[in-house]
Amino acid sequence: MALQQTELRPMGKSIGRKEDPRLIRGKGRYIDDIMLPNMLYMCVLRSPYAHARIRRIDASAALAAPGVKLVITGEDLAGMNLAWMPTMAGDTQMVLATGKVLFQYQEVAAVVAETRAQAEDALQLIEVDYEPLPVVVDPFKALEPDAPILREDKEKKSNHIFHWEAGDREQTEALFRDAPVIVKQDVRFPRVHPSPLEPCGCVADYNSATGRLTFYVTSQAPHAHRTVLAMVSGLPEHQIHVISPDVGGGFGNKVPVYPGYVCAIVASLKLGVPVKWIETRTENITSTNFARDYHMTAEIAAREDGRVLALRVKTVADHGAFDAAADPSKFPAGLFSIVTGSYDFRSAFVEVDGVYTNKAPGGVAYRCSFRVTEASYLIERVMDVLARRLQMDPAELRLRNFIRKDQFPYHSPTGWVYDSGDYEKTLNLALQRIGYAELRKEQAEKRARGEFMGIGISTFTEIVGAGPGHTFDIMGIKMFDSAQIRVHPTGKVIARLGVRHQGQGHETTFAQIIAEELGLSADDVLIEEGDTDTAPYGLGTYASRSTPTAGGAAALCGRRIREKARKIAAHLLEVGEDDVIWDGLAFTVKGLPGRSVSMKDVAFAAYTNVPEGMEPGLEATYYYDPPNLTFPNGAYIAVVDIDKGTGAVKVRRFMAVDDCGNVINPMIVEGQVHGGLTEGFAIAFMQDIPYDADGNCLAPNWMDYLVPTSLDTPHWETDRTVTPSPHHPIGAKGVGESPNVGSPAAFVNAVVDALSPLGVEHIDMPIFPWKVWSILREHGIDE
Ligand code: MCN
Ligand code: CUN
Repeated sequence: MALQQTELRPMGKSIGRKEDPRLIRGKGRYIDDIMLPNMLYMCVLRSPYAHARIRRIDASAALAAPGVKLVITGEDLAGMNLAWMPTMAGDTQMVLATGKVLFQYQEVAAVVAETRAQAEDALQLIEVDYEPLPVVVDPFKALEPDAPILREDKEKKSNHIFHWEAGDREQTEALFRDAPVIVKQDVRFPRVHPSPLEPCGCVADYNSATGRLTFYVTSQAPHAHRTVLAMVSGLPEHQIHVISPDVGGGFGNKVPVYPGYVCAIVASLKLGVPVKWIETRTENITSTNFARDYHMTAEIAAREDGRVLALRVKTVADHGAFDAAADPSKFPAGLFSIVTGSYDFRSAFVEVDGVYTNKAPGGVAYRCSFRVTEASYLIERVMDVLARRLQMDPAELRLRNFIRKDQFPYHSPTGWVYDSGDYEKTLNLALQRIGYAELRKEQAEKRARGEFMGIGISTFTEIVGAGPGHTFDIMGIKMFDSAQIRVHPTGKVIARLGVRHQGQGHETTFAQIIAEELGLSADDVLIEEGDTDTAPYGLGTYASRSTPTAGGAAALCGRRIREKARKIAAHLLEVGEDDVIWDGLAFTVKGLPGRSVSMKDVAFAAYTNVPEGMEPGLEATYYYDPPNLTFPNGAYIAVVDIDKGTGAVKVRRFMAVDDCGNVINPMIVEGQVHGGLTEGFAIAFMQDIPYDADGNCLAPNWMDYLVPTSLDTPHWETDRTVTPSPHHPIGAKGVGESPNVGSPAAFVNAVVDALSPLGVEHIDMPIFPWKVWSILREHGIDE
């Protein structure tokens, strides 16, 4: 039974998630649920070496193994001009290795068999003769002149991928020259992985009679995938039908096109039957889009009273073997230049250098807002370093430097125009809700007793909603998004959007937006996403862009429906169109509030009784290219206690005040915040993908790469302020990534604050208990 929530005017209400009755009862339809007649199974052989020349591949024994129908190698693909594919970052990536392998677990060959077990067994029979080459895992070493060149396919004989900069170098240097106070801090954001519960996978189904490829895939961006596949495969775009069924978590992991997809399509083209490929957990962690791996150095120039003047940032970005970052094309370092954050710097200069290493390729993912996680973590960490240097309370330092409410729209020194915010109010609410003054008193008492308690603040600014199309594109395609609404004769609605949710609740929130515009209940509106044959073209769900883009399209599309509906209403009410007013629930006659027709009446008339000469039906499509991004923000405060015996950090309290403008569904937003905080907590305390000197991945599964359970997860306290986006059709800003962008700094700041009596100024994530334990021991604290 579906939930019933017949409430009208659903905007801003915590109505139950329409998708939950399906998903919670196991009635979802995920990629591995798809079973087609005559379907075969594909498995991928991966490299044990991080860097090696391939002398020879012998697949004859595998081909002769029971049930095996096909083996594909890089050479086979080269014959079809498919050995390499383009990445979204403008680089190229090997589909199956030819010549050499560049990271451990790289795709080397694919086997297709009648069962998955047969395919896996046959992988063992493929003989590959590798000649190991020197391995580079450290991006700084990769930049040294005598480092081995990894990408022999490139003209440029160096491991340097790109140099990118933003801001004003001269002005920043000048401010640094005269500054009374300068702080500097090296900060590493470790390599992490979004690790969604459902790994990646696909079913490729090529019909040789119709020439049509139906491609089921766990995708956050089905339309973009169709376009890329058309470009890579040479199949006409209308002959590719991409279906993204229920997605079991994406977190950015399901934005890129992966080699396995191309192999499954090639196999289906060759064999004429459907081919399924589903990753294992290890394949997902070791080869698909990782996140972060930024080595950053930040300097702040300030006055003695704490007023900040300038910010200088230098970063080395480790992209692994191929630059497969899923950033907008013109932004090789994503939106990292938002690094001045919530503070009114006079000037800033930011540089990023991208580097190849023998590691898995990427990397933008994991609730990252295109590198805003790195930027926000850096500035929030370094603001605390400055506070400590000046012996100033970190809350006070922030309040002194915030962009003021009356400065919006605010032009940042790196070129962004922040739409709206009230940072002071948001921080003050968080301070008051958590009882900041009392906590500081408690901390002083505990310090006097030799106990380690810490309070960490993070007041972040996010930047989400890419487009606008004039600045943002992916391989030339402008980053707008879309909605199409069909109102049927009985007033029930099907709406389709160009985005594709992975658990964010679009079936509910977008139904709320449309129902609000049409005077219906959310139950009357069915939301469908993920099918390229039916949905209007859109760029997909990532970077918290769905609400800012497709949400805007949904509202404006609803208003477009209302324009026609008003004409029909005037006809039914037998008055002129100008005398008809929309009161939020129905069309009424000006001055005669008793006379009205509802959207349901109008819908029926649209198919039975339209005014003479009017086209029947009631539907509309809207492509919305936003005028600017939206700038959600928040104030997070963590309180931690450190166990001196073990080094374990207990997060005693966590207060998150978010401002994402007008809220469509408060419960869903709170759920997004809980989820993102849990991931931010995991990044701060548990997660890292290290490599040894030979390029072996040391966290290739959930035994070594830790995912938090409910037992690890702290209790989250949430609240909100509301500063509507002035340019968004319903005043909403995105929120999905805010908690992950904002929280790591709050955790780390709290731990550093706790240990600051020992002179600790910084600890790199993840803060495992052993790191804290070692610091305590180094300082002679032995309990
Ligand atoms: N919302 C709202 N009011 C607002 C803003 C948002 O009610 N003012 C609602 C939205 O309508 C939507 C949800 O909150 O139902 C998230 O909206 P938005 O911030 O627009 O983000 P997206 O829908 O574009 O989701 C993407 C974002 C990203 S980039 C990652 S990564 C992430 C995240 O969402 N991955 C997730 N949250 C996730 N949640 C789940 N369960 N699974 C993932 O894979
Ligand atoms: Cu960067 S993770 Mo989300 O944008 O899909």
